Amino acid sequence: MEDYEKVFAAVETLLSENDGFECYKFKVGTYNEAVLSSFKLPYDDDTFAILVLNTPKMFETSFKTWLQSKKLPGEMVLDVAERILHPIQDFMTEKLSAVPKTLPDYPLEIIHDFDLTPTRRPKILMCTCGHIAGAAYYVRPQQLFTAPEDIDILFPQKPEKPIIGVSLHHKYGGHFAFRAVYIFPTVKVPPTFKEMSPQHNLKTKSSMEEVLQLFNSHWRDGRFRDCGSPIERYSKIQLDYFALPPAERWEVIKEWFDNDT
Ligand code: B12
Repeated sequence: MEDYEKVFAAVETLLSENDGFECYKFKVGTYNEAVLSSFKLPYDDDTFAILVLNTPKMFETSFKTWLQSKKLPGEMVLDVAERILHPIQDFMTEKLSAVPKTLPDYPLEIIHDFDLTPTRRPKILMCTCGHIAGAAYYVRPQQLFTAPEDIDILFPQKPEKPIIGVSLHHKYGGHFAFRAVYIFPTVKVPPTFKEMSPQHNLKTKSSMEEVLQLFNSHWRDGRFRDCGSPIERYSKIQLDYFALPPAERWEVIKEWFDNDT
């Protein structure tokens, strides 16, 4: 077994499908080929990397168990809420830090989806990683529109933010989130290495246009997540949680502590 395969097997064991995670292999060169120079990663082309995403299952399995374990004896749920201000972010940071601890012989860089460069650009573009690693198909506006007026027809009322693309997972549609990328500078892939191709269930151009519209103009109602024929979705409690601003989210999950003493 090559080094990159050993590393991948170890990471997949730590971040398992049962806990609501999926891992995908790619090489830095494939990502760097797709993005503009300001987003390129400063590693050799054959450097091994792993993309991690969470599936709908994560919320009520590994995340719930982790959060419940943070309540100390005698504490009220409010005490936990005061201590853990960003539950998902804290959970991910702790969970993902298991990889460097388990693989001390392999130096790595971990880049989270929310990490920014000093000039406040995203450190890595997750949807591009997802596409090139075969995790989720990235529907990009540039792929659908050749002329600028095409965009105006689809978006007669311009959204507040720039129009961006959206990724769909072949099993979960939009019911998933990219979480992080591990880069292993000392682990190289052989010239024969090839990433998986992203699969998708969008048969027509108009179904691609629809998901772009839903994501850019109506993302608050979450309908974009149901595009691409998902076979498993976020539960109601999970949708409610992510629909609220972070300060109000604890209200939705406080019932997880109801039976505790
Ligand atoms: C900045 C950001 C925001 C900002 C600004 C969004 C905007 N409209 O501009 C804010 C905070 C408003 C935001 C909001 C949301 N976001 Co947001 N956001 C991001 C973030 C951090 C970066 C996106 C970005 O700026 N891209 C920059 C542009 C330049 O990238 P690009 O258009 O893809 O261009 C590159 C590609 O085209 C590539 N390229 C060129 N040619 C080719 C060819 C091929 C084949 C390929 C593959 C690529 C490729 O090169 C270009 C760069 O050089 C990503 C996470 C991340 N680290 O990637 C999440 C992310 C895009 N957001 C996400 C989500 C879910 C949301 C929300 C719905 C959040 C929510 N509360 O539920 C909302 C609504 C989104 C909206 N309609 O705007 C998800 C999308 C998941 C998905 N299924 O696609 C992401 C990926 C986060 C995640 N963890 O999963 N977001």
